Amino acid sequence: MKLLSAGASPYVAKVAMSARFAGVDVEETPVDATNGDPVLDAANPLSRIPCLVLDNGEGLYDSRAITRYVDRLSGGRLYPSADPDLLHVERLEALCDGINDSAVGYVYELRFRPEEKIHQPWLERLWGKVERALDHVQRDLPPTGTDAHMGSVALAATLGYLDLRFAGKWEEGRDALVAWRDAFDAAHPDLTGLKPRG
Ligand SMILES: N[C@@H](CCC(=O)N[C@@H](CS)C(=O)NCC(=O)O)C(=O)O
Repeated sequence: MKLLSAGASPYVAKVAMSARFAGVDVEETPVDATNGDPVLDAANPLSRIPCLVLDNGEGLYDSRAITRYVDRLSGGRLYPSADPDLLHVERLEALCDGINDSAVGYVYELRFRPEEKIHQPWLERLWGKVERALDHVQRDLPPTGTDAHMGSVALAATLGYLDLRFAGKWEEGRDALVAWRDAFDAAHPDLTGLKPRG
């Protein structure tokens, strides 16, 4: 299966890391999601990455549908089978995706708007969401070792994106989260190369 991707995307990183973690092979295929790409348009009418092109040629999106599919292929390696553990993991993944939404939105605001049209209150609102979510997750960190799960992988991918785009801005007052990131990386060296990269 091909994973239509771009190196910096936190959603792509989440999917690629979870597939590797679960032992499911996907081949990353770079596409241009920013300027438009016919390969991506054909697979995903929303023209967004990640998009998994299945062996029958169909595109599967979005990232949470893909991680769910990878979980089924792996016989349930990523998610617990039942509540309350399942609910806990699904909520953490949603929280990490929400951090991604706000952080990517922040980057897009700066990148795509002419300077005089950048709306500072909107940037502050987005950053407030990131900060609240990070503080929330720091109070209840997921496992990093052999008992890591989809929520752990999602958090590692999200922190990887913050490291790439917001280094020096997110870490203050979050020593536990920084230590969590380092512990995850030490326990899963095979996943670090799949984190968001410029
Ligand atoms: N909810 C989607 C979000 C995916 C997303 O926003 N991807 C960005 C790249 S980081 C993208 O494709 N942006 C191009 C666009 O929205 O046109 C998911 O979880 O897969």
